[in-house]
Amino acid sequence: MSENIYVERAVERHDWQLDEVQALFAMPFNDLIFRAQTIHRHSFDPNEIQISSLLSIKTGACSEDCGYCPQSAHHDADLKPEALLPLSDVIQAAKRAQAQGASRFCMGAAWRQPKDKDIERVVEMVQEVKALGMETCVTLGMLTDQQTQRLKAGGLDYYNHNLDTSEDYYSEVITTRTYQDRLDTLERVRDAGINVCCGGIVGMGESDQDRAKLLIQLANLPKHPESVPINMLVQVEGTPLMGSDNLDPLLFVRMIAVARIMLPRSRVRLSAGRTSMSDELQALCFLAGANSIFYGDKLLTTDNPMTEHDQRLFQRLGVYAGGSSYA
Ligand code: SAM
Ligand code: DTB
Ligand code: SF4
Repeated sequence: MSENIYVERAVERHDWQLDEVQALFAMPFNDLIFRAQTIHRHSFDPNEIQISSLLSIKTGACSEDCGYCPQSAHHDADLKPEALLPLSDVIQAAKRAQAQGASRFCMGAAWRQPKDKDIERVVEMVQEVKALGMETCVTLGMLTDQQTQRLKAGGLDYYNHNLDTSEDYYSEVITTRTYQDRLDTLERVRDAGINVCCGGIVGMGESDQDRAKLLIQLANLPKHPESVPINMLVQVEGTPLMGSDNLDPLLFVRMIAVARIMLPRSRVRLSAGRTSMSDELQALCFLAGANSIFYGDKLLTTDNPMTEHDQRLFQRLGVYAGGSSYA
């Protein structure tokens, strides 16, 4: 039996090495899940799940070439581009999400980087959504120092900016911005005092080592992201990553469990890809330490499980919506 698994505490470390992370991934499944769940219980109510709803506030025609993304102008997905939404549409969507039980509203824009005048419009949206009593999150691409400070002053709670994969695999997926560009934006967001939401995507043809290295990048940041979305690639017709080999679902659960162990106080978010997961697989992900989801019938441009289905799943599992980012 693994040593000390009954007494493990949620210790935050920033010096993870590849061999020890690979050893976590290689543990017998039962030991790994038990260890992750034990750590989870030190920081969190194990039956409480934070739920956020997403809205695409500016859709498509993006100048980046991210291989997974239907919104890239470089690809040929069947998607109608849309300009930045009017404030009233955003408020209406936020009210609907709140009525359905979401505690955080996340607004995503298909930009490489916003212009300063875009930031002013987004700040208005943040202020109006906050006035409803919801937490706010935005994901807008790369930011300058001035822009992060403006968003902070406007009251933004979270900024989502993903590393997506390991530094080694990155150039297979995106060529129009660098890994370092992403790390620089994350540092600016952190320095401005905004909570960080940062994770990645699996199922893009990456190796076991790439998945381990992504988690090492996240855990070895100076401060752990408060929210860590783990997305399963949603394969979209017309994108270069359409047709990628599916990841073994049990490897996905292992990814969640290792994330929980390495990022013991972060919200690990079971993110894109839930429509292709059984309820039982999602239940295993929660057991492995996932404790937040995206909720509502749509992610940004693709489908998410129907809210009624998620409500029924919560009932069947005896879990409930609640909580914020940090334990
Ligand atoms: N344009 C901004 C950016 O990329 O920073 C913000 C929006 S972008 C759509 C937000 C994140 O969604 C990406 O970083 C990626 O991790 C995730 N994403 C996009 N398409 C996806 C897909 N098909 N499957 C899974 N995750 C996806
Ligand atoms: C994240 O990590 N996943 C969300 C959110 N952050 C912005 C987005 C998933 C997008 C899936 C593809 C789509 O719907 O366009
Ligand atoms: Fe653009 Fe973001 Fe999609 Fe990349 S992930 S193509 S930056 S919208």
